[in-house]
This record gives sequence, C-alpha cells and structure tokens, in this order.
Amino acid sequence: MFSDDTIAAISTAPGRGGIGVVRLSGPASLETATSIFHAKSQAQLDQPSRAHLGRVIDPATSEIVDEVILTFFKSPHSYTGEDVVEISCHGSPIILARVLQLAIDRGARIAEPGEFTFRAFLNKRIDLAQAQAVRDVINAQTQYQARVATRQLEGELSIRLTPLKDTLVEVIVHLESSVEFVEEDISPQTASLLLTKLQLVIDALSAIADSFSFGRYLKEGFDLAIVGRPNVGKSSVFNRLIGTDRAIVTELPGTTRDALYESTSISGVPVRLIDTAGIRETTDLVESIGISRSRTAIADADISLLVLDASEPLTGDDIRLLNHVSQERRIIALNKTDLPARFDAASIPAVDGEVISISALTGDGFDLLTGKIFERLSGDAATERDDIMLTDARQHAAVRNAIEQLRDASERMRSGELEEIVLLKLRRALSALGEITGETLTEDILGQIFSTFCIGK
Ligand SMILES: Nc1nc2c(ncn2[C@@H]2O[C@H](COP(=O)(O)OP(=O)(O)O)[C@@H](O)[C@H]2O)c(=O)[nH]1
Ligand SMILES: [Mg+2]
Repeated sequence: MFSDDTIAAISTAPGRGGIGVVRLSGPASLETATSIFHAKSQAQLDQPSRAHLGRVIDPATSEIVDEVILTFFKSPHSYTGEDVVEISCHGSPIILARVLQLAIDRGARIAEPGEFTFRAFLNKRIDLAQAQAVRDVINAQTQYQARVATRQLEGELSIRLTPLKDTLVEVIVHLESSVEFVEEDISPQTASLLLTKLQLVIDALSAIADSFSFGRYLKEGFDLAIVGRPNVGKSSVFNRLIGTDRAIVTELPGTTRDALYESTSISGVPVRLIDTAGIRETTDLVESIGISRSRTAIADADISLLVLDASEPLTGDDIRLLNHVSQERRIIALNKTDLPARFDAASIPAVDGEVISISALTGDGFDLLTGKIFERLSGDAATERDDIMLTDARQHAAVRNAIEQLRDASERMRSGELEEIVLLKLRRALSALGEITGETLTEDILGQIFSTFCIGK
C-alpha cells in the first residue's frame, strides 16, 4: 500500500439504496473527480467541506451518468488525512460501478479492503486501536457492541494507556541516567519509589486485562447449551429465548433428536443457542447418537442451561445430569412452574446457588433468567458505560505481555539485579503497549489487521 497514489471505492453497502457513495482519497482526488463532474452552479469546487450539486458526465461520450452531490474534504481535515472527495450518487449498483470505473479510467486505483482507514492510521488521524474500532462499529450486531466500539473509536483505550506509558518512560529514563552517569547503584529510596510506580502501572493494566473476560464474549458471542432429560421443556425454552417457534415442541419425550443451533443476543451479548436432545438412558440408536451430541454440546458450551421439570418428581436422569454438568458453567432453571409443583427447589441435590423458576409457557421468570446468564458471563468484570472494555484478543495478549514483563522487572529490581536487565524488560513492556496503539508493529501484522476490513472503509 502506498499513500502517494489516489484510491477509490464504493463506500456504501452493496445493494440498492436511496444514495450510494463513491469515495476517493489521495493527492489527485479532486482533479480526478472534477474531470467527470459538472457543477450546476458556478461554485468553486475546491472550497472544502461544501456540498455541490451537479452531474457525473462520461467524458468519452458526454453521456449523463447520474445527478450527484460532490463533497471535497481538504487534507488534513478528512477521514484519511489526505484530500478526499465523496460523490453521493443514487444508490444503484450499476451507477456506482460506472462512476467508480470513470474514476479508475482517470488514474485512481481501486482501494484495498480497509485502505481508507489504513491511511487514516498512517497519517496519524487515528491510532490502531481506533482503526480496529472502526471495523467493530461496522460489524456490531447489537447496540451494546456498538456502544463499546464507539467508545473505543473515541480513543478510550489510548487515553487510558497514555499516562501508564508516560510513567513507564519516566522510570526508564531514571534508570538509564543512573546507568550512564552514576558509578554506584541507585539508592534504596529511589528504588522503592520506582517500584511503587511500576506497581501502579501493573495494577492499572491488570484491571484492563481483566475486562477481557467479558469483553471477548461481547465481541465474539458465547455458546449456551440448553440441556436436560426429555420433555422438561428445553425446546420451549429455546424457542422463547430466540423469540420464534424454531424447534419442534410436542408432549412426546425424545422429539428433539439432533442439536439445533440459532443465533440471537441476550442483554446485548451475541449468543449461539443450542437446543439439545434430551439426555436419558435409551436403547434407540438415533436417539443415542443425538444424546452423545448433547454431551459434546455441554462440553463445548460456555454455559449450560440445565432445565428441570417442576411438575414431575426428579428422576434418576435429572440427578445424573446435575452431577455431570459442572457447577461453574451451569445455570439451573426450574421449568413448568405454572403447574402445581411436585418438588421444592431447595430439595434439588448437588446445588449450591440459585435455581431460577421459569415457565416457557407463560414467559414468567425469563427476565430473571437472562439477567442470571448476563451475570454469569460478566463475572466481576465492569459492564458499565464508562468503564473500559478490552474486546480484542491481540490487545489482550499485548497487555498481558506488558504485565508479565513489568512483574519480572520489579522482581529483578527488588533482588538488586543489573539495571540493564531491568531496563530491557521495561522497554519490552513499553513496546508491547505500543502494539495496541500501533506505534510498535511490523508491516505484516498491520496488513493482517486491515485485511479483515470491508472494501470502501
Ligand atoms: N405447562 C407447561 N408446559 C410446558 C412448559 N414448557 C414446555 N411445556 C410442555 O412440555 C412438553 C415438552 O416440551 P418440549 O419443549 O418439547 O421439551 P423438550 O423435550 O425438553 O425439548 C410440551 O408438551 C410442552 O408444551 C411450561 O413452562 N409449562
Ligand atoms: Mg426438545
């Protein structure tokens, strides 16, 4: 990717719409655009940030291609930091392709996926964390995801990291000067001051790293398996959680023979729901294959929702399942509570913790249930609006790496090891943090990140 040429792409989504935008960025944007654009009025086209009504005309045939609005954003006050022109056409794929082709014929190059944002990054309009947030905003499937990504787009992560990096630099400078200018070791007082500073950085970074336990669910979603013996109402619970009659529900035990998957969201967190075949002792071949798939689903799921039927006494199959599904990863729901109860939640063996009473028939208890699921996902993590949330695995790995280096450096400082080794560790920590915002990254990692963008962004 080179920044001295001019790139062009259709920046709106494929398909038809009210308008569609062809975007150009680079030194020749305005020249290229004006060679195919004819303004209706005598306006000065190079006046930035003004919308101009006009027509795109094919210079070869003088044919009118579309009536459009052209907007010019002058460097550095544009998305990419370069000269940018946006041509808003009618939202027809045919017209957009034609306008793009005209720009290409006049020397622009088709943009690579994410190249506009990549240029914004290269020109320091945004840092790498913000560039990734652009992608996350576009890919968001829930309001919650969009909200967190928008905050990251505002530069929240960099704002949190900057003072920590500054402190690190301070410590490094201090140690470096003592290595260069002082014959003797740094005094115990200074050492303890530096150690305190490092600990503050470690604590702050740990809080950021911890937010990933929930952040990754928010970004990638989670798997929730609905399990239980036959006929307790698993498919009914599944249908109610996704809001449609996807799974077949009958009064016959063994109706669901194979696992069913459906994506939805719970409290704004994307979830893949798995309706499983009821688990019981059986000699039926097809059913037993379904049951073995249920067991796999339980093993793979982030959370298993274990459904019991309150209207019938607990059975041996129930008890076996209660013992089989691990406490930490299960939530117990007592279903059919609209019917007279045949046992009491307190009498369920092998349970410490809450049992949620629900009715898949009436919908009672489902707010509590989804609240419980959300609580289990978030754990102690911050889920509030103004708290930072790490959602990216690469960023998480970088923070973890920095923490490790800093712990190691502190350890060595305490035991009075050579400053050079301590310094090496501190610089590594600093460089790991730089990877998040993109100051210290190799070209191929950058390439990898931006290749996951869509074209025109
Ligand atoms: N009264 C009542 N019946 C329910 C409830 N949930 C499910 N059922 C009924 O229980 C039977 C089995 O339900 P189903 O969802 O197929 O159970 P599964 O075998 O565990 O998937 C069906 O006749 C459902 O209508 C509930 O909350 N209350
Ligand atoms: Mg079923």
